[in-house]
Amino acid sequence: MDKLIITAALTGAEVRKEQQPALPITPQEIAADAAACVAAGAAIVHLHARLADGSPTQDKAVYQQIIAAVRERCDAIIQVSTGGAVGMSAAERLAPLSLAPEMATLSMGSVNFGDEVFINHPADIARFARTIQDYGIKPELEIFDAGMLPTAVRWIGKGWLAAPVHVDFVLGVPGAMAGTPESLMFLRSQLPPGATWTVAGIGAAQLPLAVLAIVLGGHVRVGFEDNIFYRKGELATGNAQLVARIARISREMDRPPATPDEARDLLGLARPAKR
Ligand code: KMH
Ligand code: ZN
Repeated sequence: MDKLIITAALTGAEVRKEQQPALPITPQEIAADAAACVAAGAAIVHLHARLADGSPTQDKAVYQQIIAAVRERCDAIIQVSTGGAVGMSAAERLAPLSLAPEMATLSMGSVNFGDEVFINHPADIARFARTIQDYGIKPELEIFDAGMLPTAVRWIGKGWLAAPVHVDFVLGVPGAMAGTPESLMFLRSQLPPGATWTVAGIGAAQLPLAVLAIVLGGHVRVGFEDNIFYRKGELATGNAQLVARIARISREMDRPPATPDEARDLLGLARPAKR
């Protein structure tokens, strides 16, 4: 099996510092955390931006500061969010794509999201997909519910998404598909040929689904965006602690963590000129 690509979802749009004091918010905090996660075994950092007061933003200038700070500190594959936060407009969500990150997320449908609704109109998804493609960015297809994967397969057929796709199964969002092995096994069985995949288990589902993905040949996303605990009742000390645990398990399972460049090779991304 291939080496394991670990994605660190550092900040997200929803978690608050009051819930997790180690949550990185400022560009410098995010960059320091990204570097710690890469040192612990992560290859990709999934980035969201926040304003100084902690509120989520898709502001290009803030993303620019974050990306510059991360690039100064480490060689991580930078993946920006086009999901942003619930309620943001499509135009807002598109903003960071013009910074030419290597990867960007692309949510493949609408879904209940806790007490809110994460709306992804097909016309907006098509616009995001086109823009991502125009910038030469590799999309990561966010699959929150069962109907979103056949949508992706249909879109590959229409030529709106380039195969092989890279997919993230986000499992355990209240209102979406459960964070269970059965969900993961079902979705995996529906993947289009050649697809690579990762799993982001929410909350208590993070560790068991990560372990299952290691066994099944998938990849793993961990981090405070999805889960703030190390174990029940014990907050993680930092994103890097969550990454380090997966790296340890992956080594034991003979799927050691991929470096950023090894992950680029696995995902079909060009290796950047040495900085
Ligand atoms: N914050 C969620 C509403 C993504 O990054 O693309 C959407 C999200 C997905 O986080
Ligand atoms: Zn996200």
